[in-house]
Amino acid sequence: MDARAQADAILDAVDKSGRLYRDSIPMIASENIISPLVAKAVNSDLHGRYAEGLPGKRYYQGCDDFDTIENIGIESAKRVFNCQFANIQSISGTVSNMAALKALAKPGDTITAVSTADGGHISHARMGAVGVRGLNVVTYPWDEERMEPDIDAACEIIRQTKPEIALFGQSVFLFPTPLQEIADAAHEVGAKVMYDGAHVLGLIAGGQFQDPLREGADVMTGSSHKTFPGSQGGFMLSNSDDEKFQRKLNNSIFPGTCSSYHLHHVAGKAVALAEFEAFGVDYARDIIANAKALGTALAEEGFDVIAEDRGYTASHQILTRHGGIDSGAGLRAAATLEDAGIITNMNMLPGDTKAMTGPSGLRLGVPELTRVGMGTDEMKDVARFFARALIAAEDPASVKKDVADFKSNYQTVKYCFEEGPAYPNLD
Ligand code: DSN
Repeated sequence: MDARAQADAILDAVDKSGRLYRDSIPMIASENIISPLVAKAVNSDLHGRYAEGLPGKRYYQGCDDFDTIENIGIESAKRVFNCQFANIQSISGTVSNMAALKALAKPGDTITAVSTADGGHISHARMGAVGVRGLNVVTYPWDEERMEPDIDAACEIIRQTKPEIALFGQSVFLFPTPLQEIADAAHEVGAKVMYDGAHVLGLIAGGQFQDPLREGADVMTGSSHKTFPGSQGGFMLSNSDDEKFQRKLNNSIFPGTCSSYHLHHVAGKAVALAEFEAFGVDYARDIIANAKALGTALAEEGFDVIAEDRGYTASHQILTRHGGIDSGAGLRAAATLEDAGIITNMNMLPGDTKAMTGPSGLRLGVPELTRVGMGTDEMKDVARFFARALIAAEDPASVKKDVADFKSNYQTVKYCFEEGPAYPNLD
């Protein structure tokens, strides 16, 4: 392939990927789409510009306008998350975690966290950011019935281990962490409490989940592009008014873990924060209503939905079981659903041990479906497509055609100042 053909092949695949999501039912819980105004900021000259430092204290000239953007964004983040400190520079949730781990612990220290098998994020594990920082990790015992850390056992582990950081939050996140109960134990032994809200940040900001910074978290990190529907990146937030602590947090981002951060994405985040101030409460409330409705609808169709006793979920996610432990049934279900035009990911459920071949479940998220205007009635339609593909074992191609027809009615991004195409610039 010559060089030009290579570029064309890439752009063709970019288009094809856009059409895939436009015509399908995208249900990856960590994903979302951006509003037209956020897209305008992201697709601007700010791409590739430099602004190391903080507003007013830069290592480069030409930053006055960007200072305006970042200052507005910081103040908006403080209002949205009701806190005294916000850094909006981090380029991802994982980078925010690396920075917080750097600020709060030193190599050789021990932290406590949720294990990846129970839904903890890879950056909370030795194989991820925790290992990069040279930290040891002890995981909390997990309450499989309630799908949350076992409160008494977690307090016991913290009292025995005396970690520098007690870290909470997951990528599989159905219910609020019982943070208030556990944070006291952490503070008793001098640990800092860190809450990774990557998945649930929009639900927290919308006042619909839990409020970690008032339940004992000293630092909250998270992504800016999941339930918080902004451009890709991260946040670091704290309610501490201690200037020395705030300086430490800022330094952990720059120069700690970023040199140039992505100015166009910061501008996108700042626009998304403004939109969240106007529409965030409604968006967060509608996401959770849809997730609960989807859990109910899938159970009515005959699926095994996890945590029935707790109403399936209090977040944007639900989990379904498709076979026995380590059966790989989730892997097969995800592949069949993709053929039927429904994009999901396989997920390990309690007991599963093989992340690549064994998962018996699916993790399903509704932030994107909510953002294109689907409500609780449409969750019944979605559940019916699942049943046609996985229970009736209908030809996936025929389900896919009906999925595309259905999805053609949901092509506008909502909860923003200027509604527009959810999947823009496609042939
Ligand atoms: N791995 C992502 C998720 O899908 O949860 C978070 O980084």
